[in-house]
Amino acid sequence: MEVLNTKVVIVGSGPAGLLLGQLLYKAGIDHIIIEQRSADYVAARIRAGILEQVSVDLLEKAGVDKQLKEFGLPHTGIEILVDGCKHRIDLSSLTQGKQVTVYGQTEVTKDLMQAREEAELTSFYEANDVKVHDFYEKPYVTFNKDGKLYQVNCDFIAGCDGYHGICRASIPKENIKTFEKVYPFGWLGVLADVPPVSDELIYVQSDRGFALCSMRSTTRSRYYLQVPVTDKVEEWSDEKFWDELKNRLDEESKNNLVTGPSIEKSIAPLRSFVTEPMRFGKLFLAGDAAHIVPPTGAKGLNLAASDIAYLSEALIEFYLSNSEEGINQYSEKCLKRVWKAERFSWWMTHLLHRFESDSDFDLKIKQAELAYVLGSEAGQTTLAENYVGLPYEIKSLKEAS
Ligand code: FAS
Ligand code: PHB
Repeated sequence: MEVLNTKVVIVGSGPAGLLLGQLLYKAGIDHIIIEQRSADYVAARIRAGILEQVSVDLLEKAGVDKQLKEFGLPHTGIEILVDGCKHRIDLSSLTQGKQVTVYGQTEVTKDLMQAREEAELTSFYEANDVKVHDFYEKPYVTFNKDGKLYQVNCDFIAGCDGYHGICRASIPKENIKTFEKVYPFGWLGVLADVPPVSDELIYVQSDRGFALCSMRSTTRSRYYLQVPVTDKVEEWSDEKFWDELKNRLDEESKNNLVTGPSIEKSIAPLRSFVTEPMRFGKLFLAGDAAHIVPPTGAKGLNLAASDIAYLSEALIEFYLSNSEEGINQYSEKCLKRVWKAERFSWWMTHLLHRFESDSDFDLKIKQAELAYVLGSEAGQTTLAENYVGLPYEIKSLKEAS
């Protein structure tokens, strides 16, 4: 067995783990990332597409915003299509100038991985049988790579290993409470090298179900359809996908839609999920390891970023200022923002998707709620301020911005 020592072990090399690693590196704090998949697999994953301003600021602070600044698309509004009519939500005018940036999670991951490689930081990819141990006293992580057993002794473990990871699963049941809502449908997503149907995102509420017209660039589009959770991606040919998308669009968008071969097609289940607390002795959960939101509010990746903003600041404070204040407040500060994003994501999902359980009365109430939100500045403002991202208290980020 090879024994290694470091300050922080990060389990998981998704956006949360990589971003934490980059921020610790910038602060000169020794750490190791341990990832079960290959680097190529991690870099190829296709997921989120919208960054809140605070996430952009954090990536700038981490020094990985060069490509983001060059290729990210600033968006100051979104459209809601209901009953064949598009309603623009002017995000910027309703939030004193805030905006979101369209920049794929795939690109964020690649930018972080490249920065990590350039800095020659220690990562173990394709690590098997990763286990976390003694995280209430003297934490260490063991894993197997290429037939060799490793033990990494550390001060803290950051569980950034996603919803299916082992960190949350290793917490004694009596020390953790989870909250979950599983939705009776999924999102069938298609990525295609075709120009977007519109300059801005279009969220569609139709009697055939939800649809979303998004993008990755001016030449690459990302589309989603609400489908039954029992559907299999093999049942959806490209032609069937494009035909169903057209059935959910208004005439103008239908006529503008450019179709083409999918370069990625997958069905993601939708759930709302929260773990309380998010700290267990010297083990911290961050990102999808701690919470999941339905992607309707574009919050998943952004919540991972805000957890890492708090966790990186807490660990930097511990090592550089010998203070445990941030560490002790981590869980409470994260959960305040997590639950607000959970509520917004649940609300957007409830409002825009078709639920088989909806009675005729439920449908009328939904239409009335949407009509109110779209028809009033107060209603539009509540949607806009949640969509661009609610503020969070980060001392060091304020210094950076
Ligand atoms: P991740 O799941 O990205 O990363 C966790 C990492 O830990 C992975 O690399 C995994 O291989 C690794 N890991 C797991 N178990 C391990 C173990 N035992 N040992 C070591 N490593 C281990 N969000 C949006 O905002 N918009 C979207 O449209 C959107 N679409 C999504 C579609 C899908 C199919 C999924 C699954 C998620 C989607 N999300 C979306 C949410 C997504 O973007 C997450 O919020 C984001 O990936 C969170 O990042 P991490 O917390 O780093 O978790
Ligand atoms: C995406 O582009 O993948 C995307 C955009 C907005 C969402 C969800 C996904 O709400």
